[in-house]
Amino acid sequence: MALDRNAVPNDLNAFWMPFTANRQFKKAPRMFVAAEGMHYTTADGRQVLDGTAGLWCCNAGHKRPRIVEAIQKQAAELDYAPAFQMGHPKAFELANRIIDIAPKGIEHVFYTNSGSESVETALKLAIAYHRARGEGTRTRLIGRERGYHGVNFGGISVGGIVNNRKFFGTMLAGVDHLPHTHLPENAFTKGQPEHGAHLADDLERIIALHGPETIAAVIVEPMAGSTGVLLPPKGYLEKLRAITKKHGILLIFDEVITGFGRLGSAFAAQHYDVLPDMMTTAKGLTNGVIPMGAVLTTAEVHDAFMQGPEHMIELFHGYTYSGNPIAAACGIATLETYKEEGLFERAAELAPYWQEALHSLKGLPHVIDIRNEGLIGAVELEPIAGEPTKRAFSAFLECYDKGVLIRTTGDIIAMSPPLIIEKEHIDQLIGTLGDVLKTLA
Ligand code: PXG
Repeated sequence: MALDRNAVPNDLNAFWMPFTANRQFKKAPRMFVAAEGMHYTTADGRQVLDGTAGLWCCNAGHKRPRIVEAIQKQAAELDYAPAFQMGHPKAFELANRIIDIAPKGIEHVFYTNSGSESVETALKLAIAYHRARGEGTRTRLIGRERGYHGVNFGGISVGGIVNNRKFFGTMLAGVDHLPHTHLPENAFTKGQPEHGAHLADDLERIIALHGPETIAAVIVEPMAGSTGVLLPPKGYLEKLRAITKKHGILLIFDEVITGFGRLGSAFAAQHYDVLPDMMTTAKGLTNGVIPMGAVLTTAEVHDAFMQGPEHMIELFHGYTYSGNPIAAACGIATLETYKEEGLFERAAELAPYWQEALHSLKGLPHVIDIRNEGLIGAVELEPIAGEPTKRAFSAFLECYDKGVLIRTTGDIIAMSPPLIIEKEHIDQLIGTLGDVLKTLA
């Protein structure tokens, strides 16, 4: 049956779509009009299995009753409260609930509205923290090649994805990058790779180059998602922690993807048992339903600001929508849903099945690597010579037509399904991808 993707009444011209091939899309639109549980409904009435939890954010799946109800109720009760110099109870309640599931040692929550804003906030906090303690020379920031920390200027400066950086000028000064952790000898490793802990030693080289007293923070994704699922080699994060600690440098984990159960623990910091000074979050905090992010910090970071006259604002930073009531209500309902349904534990339980299913694709045409951890996975394809990204994008389109949603980044296919996924769905997702790979040019 021919698909009628134009079965929507609108002109598509006005909306300039983000991170999208606009002209390709508008010729053959892919529109979702409804969602429930593990599935989207398309404008042409088909069910599409959500293999990506939206954009790695709908960890509890779609149209969850508790979340829907909480948002409806909150909108009718208190729609907005000023975020500065005023409060409302749910923002405090949510902060406490986040701290309840956060690693021991993380004690404070600063709200934002997205992962990108969480990153900007954490970077600013790092610099201001050192200044508040009388170490104002610590202003340099260190990120990592292939890192993704959102799209604002701080985030693209410490980020390491060339297309997200090269169009946008000089960015922040005083930024260095660690090498990425993608090593060919780790190909087809299940879970954390054996090789590569030594890559963290490069931090010592960067520190020696500039002097530790100039460096504020190191920011990394504990598991790099956007670049195509790169796991931290065994011992790598521990080394980063030891080196940063030794030199008085803050360590920031960007947990925008890994937060809220993706790896089978609430946070990657727990999964890998490494405690950073700050964690950036968003996405799964509200199940992707209402925009909200949060930076989580230790007491040490927070307390450094709590000085001077009590009537004075301690931190000149925040957003109109920080801790927005509807977002806060959504966050509380989301965390309740995760807890009630044991979704983080479920992710850990399903991880071995997910791993074997993914690795069953080894040997199919074009497959040059497969990586996985928790309920996240990537299948890397050999690019078509001279036409990078085309092969994976074709796989994405084919899968969509066959009723499953995957993501691609370059020639890497990434999947991160809602944590409510059933084994049958895993079979369908991986089975469909396998069928598509067999026929792909
Ligand atoms: N940090 C990390 C680690 C992320 O993955 C952000 C920050 C920025 O979050 P916001 O909310 O500003 O988008 C992200 C976002 C993909 C994909 O498919 C990944 C993200 C967003 C959209 C798509 O790779 N990551």
